[in-house]
Amino acid sequence: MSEKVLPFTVIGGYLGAGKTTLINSLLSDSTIGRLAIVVNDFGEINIDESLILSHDGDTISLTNGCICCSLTDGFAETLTQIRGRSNDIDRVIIEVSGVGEPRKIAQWGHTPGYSLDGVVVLVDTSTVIERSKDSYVGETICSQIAAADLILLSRCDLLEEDEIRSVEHWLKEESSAMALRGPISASMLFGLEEIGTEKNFSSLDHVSATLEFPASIDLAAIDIWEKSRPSGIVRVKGFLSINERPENSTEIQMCGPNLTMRASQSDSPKNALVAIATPGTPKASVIKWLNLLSLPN
Ligand SMILES: Nc1nc2c(ncn2[C@@H]2O[C@H](COP(=O)(O)OP(=O)(O)OP(=O)(O)O)[C@@H](O)[C@H]2O)c(=O)[nH]1
Ligand SMILES: [Mg+2]
Repeated sequence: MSEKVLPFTVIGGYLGAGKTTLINSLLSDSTIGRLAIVVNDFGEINIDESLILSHDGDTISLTNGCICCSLTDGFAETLTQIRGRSNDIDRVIIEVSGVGEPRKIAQWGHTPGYSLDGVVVLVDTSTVIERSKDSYVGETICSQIAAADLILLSRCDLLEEDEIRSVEHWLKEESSAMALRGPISASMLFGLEEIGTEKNFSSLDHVSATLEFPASIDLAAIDIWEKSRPSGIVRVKGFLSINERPENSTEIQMCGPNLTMRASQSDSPKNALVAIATPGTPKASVIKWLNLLSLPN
């Protein structure tokens, strides 16, 4: 069997939050490699017939190299089958049932041959606050949100700006993960295992992540990044090469919510930042937040 390790991303969120919609958009994105998508039921995934290469029991193979697997035989069996094809697959994505617990499913990401990339939780922006107070489903919704490394807000297209803002504000109380408005590019969902280095910053288990950027960054990207700061971030420092400031490298200092930028005095600083977050902040959310800076506009 191959030694290749497959990144494992969990997509959770309450019933109808938009998980399958997101997965369908990933299946049609040719830039993210060959995916193995694991779903409870094929009926959910809306696969264009012309993309289906073969249908073999619990697996559908697509012409773009992706496969869809149903969970009929359970997780252990399905992951063993995917592992057997790991030379033909680049990453694995799991759609969790709408009433399931993404953090529990994420434990399967520690199966030999896999590495957990992160837990993405979809939130229906139009209903989440009201449903979170529901005596039957509120607990499920809040525990899904608390499990997230990255939260994606769906149905923003149906809402006014102030309604979306109030949900974003509420989410900051419920989770330290970054919340982004969908739809977003696939590169925001993946890549945790490839980026930066992580190490403990102090014995008190503060979380630290460093990211070096391959290219110069636009001021507009810094603006979006600053506004998306997860609440656990206490400190960011480093140097950036900024497109609008080509003459110097720019020193970045963020203490709590306050960002300052000034021309660097250093000789040849790296185009890199370190971010430090309070204990308990998911490392994945810190790294994914830094990764916002390297996204194309
Ligand atoms: N307007 C709007 N509709 C959306 C959005 N995301 C999903 N939907 C719609 O919401 C419905 C449910 O979306 P799904 O992607 O099936 O939701 P799901 O989370 O997979 O649902 P379950 O698997 O049943 O838990 C579909 O009709 C989607 O087209 C969005 O951002 N905006
Ligand atoms: Mg679904």
